[in-house]
Amino acid sequence: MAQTIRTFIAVDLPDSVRHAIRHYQEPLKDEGADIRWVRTESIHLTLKFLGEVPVDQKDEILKAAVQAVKSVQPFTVTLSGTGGFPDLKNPRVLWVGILRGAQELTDLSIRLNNALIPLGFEMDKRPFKAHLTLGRVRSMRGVSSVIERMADPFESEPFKVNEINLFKSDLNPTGAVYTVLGCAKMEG
Ligand code: 2AM
Repeated sequence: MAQTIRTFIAVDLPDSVRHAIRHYQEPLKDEGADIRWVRTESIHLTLKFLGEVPVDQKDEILKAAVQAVKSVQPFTVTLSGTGGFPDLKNPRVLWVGILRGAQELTDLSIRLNNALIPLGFEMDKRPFKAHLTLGRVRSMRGVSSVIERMADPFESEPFKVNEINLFKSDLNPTGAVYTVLGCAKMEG
């Protein structure tokens, strides 16, 4: 059987924004709730999850991503606010939201979805909602105090998005490890 890799396409973050997220996440982690926190160095903004793909399809995927973003103008994103999926009463995922750039990110995800259809990837069924996952709730133990702390506001500095990355995800017992496989730049 062909070897496969678990992949997704995402916007990576500048170190300064990563640092701000770490600063916000630390006190939440300290509550000791039953949450699998995403390592700050792994936090990213997913545009399209591809799942397991044959290794030899990597170049084709990257080519489609390059085509999809080539004529897109670089744009500015500001992260702001936090919440939960499906909601904060019974969250499965805790996230940071987008203040500025949400429409541009949605447009990018649509472009990517369209560019990947000829390669056999289905259009996402759920509407795209740009977010950065902070943690995944395992059980509700201790979660209410984390949610209380999430009343503290979060806002990042604005940053420029001028490329997207194809990531590989290795699911290790200690958590997923993400590696950049390639980059697609916007040329406007
Ligand atoms: P999430 O942050 O909302 O969990 C790598 O797993 C990335 O792909 C994550 O950012 C994750 O989004 C996203 N993703 C989207 N759909 C997924 C799925 N069905 N399984 C795993 N990850 C998925």
